[in-house]
Amino acid sequence: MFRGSWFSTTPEFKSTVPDQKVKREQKVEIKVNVNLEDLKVDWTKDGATLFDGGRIHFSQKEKTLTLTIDKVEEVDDGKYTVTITKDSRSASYSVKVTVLDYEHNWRVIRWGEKVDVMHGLEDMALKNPETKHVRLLLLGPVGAGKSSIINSINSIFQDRVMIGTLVAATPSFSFTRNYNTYEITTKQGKALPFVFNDIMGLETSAEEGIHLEDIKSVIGGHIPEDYMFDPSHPLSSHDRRYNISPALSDRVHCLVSVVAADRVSPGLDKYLEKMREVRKHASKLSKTFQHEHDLLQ
Ligand SMILES: Nc1nc2c(ncn2[C@@H]2O[C@H](COP(=O)(O)OP(=O)(O)OP(=O)(O)O)[C@@H](O)[C@H]2O)c(=O)[nH]1
Ligand SMILES: [Mg+2]
Repeated sequence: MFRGSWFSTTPEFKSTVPDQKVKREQKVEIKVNVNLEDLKVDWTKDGATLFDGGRIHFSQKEKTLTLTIDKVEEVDDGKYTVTITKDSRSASYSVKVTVLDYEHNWRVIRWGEKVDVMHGLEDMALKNPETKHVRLLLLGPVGAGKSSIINSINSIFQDRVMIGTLVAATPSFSFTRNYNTYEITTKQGKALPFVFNDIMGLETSAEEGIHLEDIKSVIGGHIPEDYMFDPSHPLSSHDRRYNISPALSDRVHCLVSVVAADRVSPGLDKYLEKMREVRKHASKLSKTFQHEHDLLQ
């Protein structure tokens, strides 16, 4: 009589591994247990064969298969699949590795609320009927993205991407040289109760970029539309172009500081110093015009 025991020769996985979320520079270890020792093992990433070497190592110890990736980089993000084969029978198991940019989201965006915010802004009414709009001034270093922000806001309200003629392709000196007001309208052509002002960028040196005195004049509403800034000569209060009696709508009501978050501007301290001075001036003015500003809301 034949005595013996039947055991499976079909390769199988005996354990599961959760998908992995890792920070850059960390080590990843994917360890799976299988039912047989004598297996052909192949690792792939997003369908492409992986080879042992560099930061990637495979090991096969008895019934445990391990893939390790040292010092994870962005390129390591993907789906890792191990295929085990024995006598032309095979099985595969996949683990997703996500390389995290940051430990926490720095801002939670609730995309569904976009329309509510848009309607709120479209319907915003100003107390003073003589005030046509709230004026926002974007201020920051050359190439920080001031003009791009205006383009993006315009695109949101137009519900399509507006190609920005305001934006520099390769910023080295200030692309925006004139003082311009941009009105935003809805798709239906209704003007929104706020406007943006695009001005020349700040430079680290005193001789280049917009002059601090010109920024103060812009905030006070003294600079006429289309005026071309001259970094070496701020517009004098004696110049015929200087608006000596600006209306409430001509003045800047909100100062927005724009600094690129994806790169470190050389001489950032100097920009910040200039921006601080402008802010000081603006807060002094806001106290002077507190009564008028109350009428805006
Ligand atoms: N990566 C990245 N690039 C941006 C962003 N915003 C603008 N840019 C690019 O940065 C460059 C300068 O953008 P602008 O909007 O012209 O900057 P600006 O502050 O108006 O510059 P000036 O008018 O020269 O003072 C352009 O090439 C833009 O495409 C952004 O959010 N991220
Ligand atoms: Mg610009």
